[in-house]
Amino acid sequence: MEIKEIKLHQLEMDLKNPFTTSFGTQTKRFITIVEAVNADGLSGFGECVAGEDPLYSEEFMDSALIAMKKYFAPIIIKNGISHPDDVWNLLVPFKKNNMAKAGLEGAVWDLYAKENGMTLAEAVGGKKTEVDVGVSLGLEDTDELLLERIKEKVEEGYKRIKVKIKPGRDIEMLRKIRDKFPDIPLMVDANSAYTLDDIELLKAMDEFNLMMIEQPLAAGDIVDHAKLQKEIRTPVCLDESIDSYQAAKASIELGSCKIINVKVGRVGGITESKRIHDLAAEHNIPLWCGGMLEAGVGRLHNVAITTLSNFTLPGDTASSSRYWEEDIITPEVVAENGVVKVSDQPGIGAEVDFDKMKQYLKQTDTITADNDIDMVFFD
Ligand code: OSB
Ligand code: MG
Repeated sequence: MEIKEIKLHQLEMDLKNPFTTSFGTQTKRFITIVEAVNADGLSGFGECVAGEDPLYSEEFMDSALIAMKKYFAPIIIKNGISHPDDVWNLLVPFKKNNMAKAGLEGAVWDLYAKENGMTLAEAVGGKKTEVDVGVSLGLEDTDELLLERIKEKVEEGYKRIKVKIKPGRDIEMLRKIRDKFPDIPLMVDANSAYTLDDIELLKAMDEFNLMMIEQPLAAGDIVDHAKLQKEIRTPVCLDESIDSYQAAKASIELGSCKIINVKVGRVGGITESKRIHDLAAEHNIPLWCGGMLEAGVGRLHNVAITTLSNFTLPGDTASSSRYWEEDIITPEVVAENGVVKVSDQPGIGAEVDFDKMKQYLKQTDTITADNDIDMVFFD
């Protein structure tokens, strides 16, 4: 592959509705769309999903942008690669900064698929032609508002409902949900809001027949989650704690979870996601694809990775219209009765619509072979 230039399109998008988790409320999304252009002028697209502030993980949009501009983009252009898997190997000496790496690698994957006339799903080795999806609902000011939201999403046909919880917004809220919706596939996500001191409360959640509890304890933790899983019936699903293949391996070996939420950005890209996928499959740990309130490009990458066989549980890849008045791709992602059809068009399977993207675009930085790799260390 010959990558001539990499463009970093920096967007500021308003969410249709504020999204509240145990770490705060957001009304906007700052997203970098990565465009990798080859010698023929063909473009591949990726999305950097880093948050606005380092609250979900240590990365944030400014740090990711610097990591991409200063190191990763010029290194990819100057070194050259023959397959998207080479991106991960090339960047291995650089620790973490996974969302920055994944944004770039994603653009290379899309370009690779397009150069070879394949869908991104085919390029990554996925076989499904449609994927099941659920929806992730943020905390609301009142339980009544949340019940309304749940009703709406159940009626739209989503395959499962995920609700955010935090101390003080858990048992009573879940009881009200179960009173009204005794049988819906329901799960909760704590975004690391609890500790082992809350074990009695976490045990009490067993009565709600939850599909799983996502990331109840600290973001990097693996040991305490293993202790917790032994004490509760509800399956533990890890999100924030699985930030690498090694973390997935440790969690599986220690019994820290029964399910893993894979986010391509969090683990550093598709190549690393596939390794985790295969490892989990070997150990009968089912997966689902998480979300980071992505715009259309990241959303389509999520659809593609979900076509791999061990993504057996519905993911968080809801319709574009759940998040945005207008997404940046044509056609948008649409979930019908909780199913998203995989496009048969090359690459991510939709056009990045620059006319639509213009309304959100703050700045584009372009990296070419002329950009120096500004490093103190060298070999
Ligand atoms: O913990 O899964 C999470 C959004 C931003 C950061 C972290 C998380 C989430 C979500 C929403 O739950 C997923 C989505 O709808 O994209
Ligand atoms: Mg989560």
